[in-house]
Amino acid sequence: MNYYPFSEGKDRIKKRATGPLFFKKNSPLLLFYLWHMNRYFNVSNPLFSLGFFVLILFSCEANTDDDLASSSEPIIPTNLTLDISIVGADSTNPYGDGTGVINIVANAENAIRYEFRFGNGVVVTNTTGIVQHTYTKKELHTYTVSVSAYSKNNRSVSTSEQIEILVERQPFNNLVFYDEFDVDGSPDDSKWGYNVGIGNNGWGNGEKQYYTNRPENVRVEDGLLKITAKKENYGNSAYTSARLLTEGKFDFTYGKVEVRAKLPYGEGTWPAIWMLGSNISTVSWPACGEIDIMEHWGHNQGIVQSALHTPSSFGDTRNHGSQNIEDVSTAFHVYAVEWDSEEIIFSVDGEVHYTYNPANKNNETWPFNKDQFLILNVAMGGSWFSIDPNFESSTMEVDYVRIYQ
Ligand SMILES: [Ca+2]
Repeated sequence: MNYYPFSEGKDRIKKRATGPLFFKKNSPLLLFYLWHMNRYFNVSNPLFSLGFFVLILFSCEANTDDDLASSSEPIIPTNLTLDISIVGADSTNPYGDGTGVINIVANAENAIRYEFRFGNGVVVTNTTGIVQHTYTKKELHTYTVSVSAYSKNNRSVSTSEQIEILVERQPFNNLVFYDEFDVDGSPDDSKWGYNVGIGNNGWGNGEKQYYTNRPENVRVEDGLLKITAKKENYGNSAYTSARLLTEGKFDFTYGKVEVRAKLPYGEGTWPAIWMLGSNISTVSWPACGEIDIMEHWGHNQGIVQSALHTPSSFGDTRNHGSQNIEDVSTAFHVYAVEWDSEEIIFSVDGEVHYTYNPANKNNETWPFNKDQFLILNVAMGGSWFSIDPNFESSTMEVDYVRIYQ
């Protein structure tokens, strides 16, 4: 703890510039000015003289206050105490119960107002000296909590204390959407719809496939969703595949997505597990925000990538991360994202490879405070990579999709 009346000099200057003290301190000047004005205008107007007289009275009245203020010591708060308790903190949990909540009681004699700073940019002012604050930055962090107590003539004393507090990730335990793909045939149409065709310029990426919802390209079999990319001439395209989406059927804000999948193989394949903002039809892309849980390019076998597309960075986005998984096309792995109001964390089998957590969250960097829907697809080719001429067919198999909140 420390104790220092840091604002003494500054406050004097501030007070001269504003409020009643201006008149008090400058009363002699004001009187001279009025007297001078009277002479200058050679005023014989009795109203002006009356006004001058009233002002002298007022000025004298003000001076009486001034005398009181300047002749007696200014009131400075004393005996400031700051008591911070971290909710749930005890000998086994010294950093609290993970909720990030602290309760503060500050008290000082002659204080009429308290200003709290929590070390994270948040400032709260009140008259009671009692405040509760919730930290949201995840994991263990150190903050300097300070309080300034102000007297009625705006003199202050301050003290501060350092705290260490733990904020645990919000657990997403409530299963709100799932498909285990345990009924053979077409996917459940209460959960999945399709994009069909070639979109605009191969879905914006120069992709070469024509998406269909035929069983050749999408079916449920053996407890798995199978999305198959094929080399075949169809609708003026040389390849076919499928793209399933929950748009209009299920969307959500914040939660955890787990997709257990085995990826296709071959240069030119581009499987993806991803999400788009449900407001895409009104605000367009990238304003809607895009969360790419998993992308894999067959020409870069084994590298699985996660990425974000936002107005501040899209297309060749700088916000991405990846990890190498040797058997990505021969074994199942769980591709996951955990998304809350603070950060978006991407992992494979629980191994985190990227976290997106911009310090400054706004519409440019963080369109991720609104609903998103899920997409599963396998694209073939793109404007910046080619397809193996010997490619015939390959399948992404999905064991399950589970979304928790
Ligand atoms: Ca399954």
